[in-house]
Amino acid sequence: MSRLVVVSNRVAPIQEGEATAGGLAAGVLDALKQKGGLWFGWSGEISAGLEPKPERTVGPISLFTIDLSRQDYDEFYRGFANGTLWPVLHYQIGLGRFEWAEFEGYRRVNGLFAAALTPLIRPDDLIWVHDYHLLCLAGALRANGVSNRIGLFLHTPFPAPDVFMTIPSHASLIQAMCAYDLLGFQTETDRTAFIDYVVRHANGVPTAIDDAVAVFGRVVRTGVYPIGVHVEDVRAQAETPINRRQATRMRANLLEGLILSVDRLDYSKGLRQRFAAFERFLADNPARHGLVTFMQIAPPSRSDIETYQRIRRELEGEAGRINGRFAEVDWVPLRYLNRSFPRNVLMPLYAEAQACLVTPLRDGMNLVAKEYVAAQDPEDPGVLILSEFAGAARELDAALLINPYDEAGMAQAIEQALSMPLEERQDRHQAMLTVMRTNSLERWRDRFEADLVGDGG
Ligand code: ADQ
Repeated sequence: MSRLVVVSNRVAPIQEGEATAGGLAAGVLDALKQKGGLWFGWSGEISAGLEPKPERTVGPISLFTIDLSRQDYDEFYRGFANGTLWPVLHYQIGLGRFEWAEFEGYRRVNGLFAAALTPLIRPDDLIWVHDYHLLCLAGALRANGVSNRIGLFLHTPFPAPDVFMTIPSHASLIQAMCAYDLLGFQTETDRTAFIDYVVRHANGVPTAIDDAVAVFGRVVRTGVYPIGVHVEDVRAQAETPINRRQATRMRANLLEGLILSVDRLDYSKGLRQRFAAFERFLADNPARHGLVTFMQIAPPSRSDIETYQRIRRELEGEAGRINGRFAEVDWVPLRYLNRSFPRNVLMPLYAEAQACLVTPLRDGMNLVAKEYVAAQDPEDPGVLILSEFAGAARELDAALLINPYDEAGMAQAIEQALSMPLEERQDRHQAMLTVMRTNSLERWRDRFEADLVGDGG
């Protein structure tokens, strides 16, 4: 059996028995725990010395990391990956910026990853690369003589070609992506957008099998692998009495209705529009005043990037203004918490919430939506209000689907969720649970690995 080598921008800080936050980390860990293998990535530290850090092992997993220099960090991480690629991949072209020097920095760091990884590769290793930071890694590994099977799973959306082409270096990026043997996407919309680009702008020719495309003298296989969650684990965490204590206490304090949102603080998550929708809901439904609380949990992320500082300031202002407008001496309608919580606190909180607002402007998948559904009591489940532009909406079409740009529509959906009859809530929940049990995290991993082992058509 071949060894699995996982590469991602960050290697999650893992300790035996400790739950990790974040979808990517959970998925990767799961894949590695079963068969063992190697996990390679950035240590998260900035230093002048570019020597790889000593190997660490956790159970059957070997962890290898490298530091980045300040220039690498600025050009690769803050610059091209998060200042250019992230907004464009999420259709936010107005928020993107582009500098050729940062793109060169991005390529250079992909090359540094390849240089440090190449000596660790054995001939029959299977190399599984994750996400938008490493689009150029396969090409750099190939240039070092690595001939193993290499696959990339993109956790973000892949946008329509005209949107992607707003990145001036789009042609080199696509060519770099085509050095992979397998490209995995969250949804068919993303996969089709990629194929569209390759066919219309790079003379690609779709082949008859394996959703592959012949381009740049090679055949690249593509596939759709919606990432899932461990349904039973989430529910178990939500139910454990010791975990539930705080959530139950909070529920008692919050009177009748808790509406919950949990996101990284990111402009792609639609938080500003969501706050506006809640304000409209309050204005339209005075009978709910004093009875409903909206809790937004949003730990800051990428806070050294200007667009992230701006959205944070905006949200703080809006939260204060909305509370100032509606709060009573004994009721605060909006609770805005800028921090992250351990999963054993978060999962029972999901279970207590009558509704969960997941309203990204775009999202590759959105695991919060899936975790919320998995955490519910099937006898008395809450209602998921979900953006039609989250990858999760393709599977969870029994949620209340909304357009995140439609504030009035979202406000109505909140009222609909709070007044939904039990039977309808149960039916919708059951339908979503069934899909999630089929498209589990195990299936995501197994299907990707099996297709990567395959001969690529
Ligand atoms: P993210 O953009 O980070 O992931 P998401 O899929 O929702 O978005 O995953 C977030 C994870 O972090 C969830 O597991 C959630 O429980 C956890 N989390 C969020 N806020 C938290 C908090 N305050 N405290 C603790 N934990 C918190 C990217 C893509 C998504 C894609 C995933 C996985 O942007 O579209 O679904 O990767 O592929």
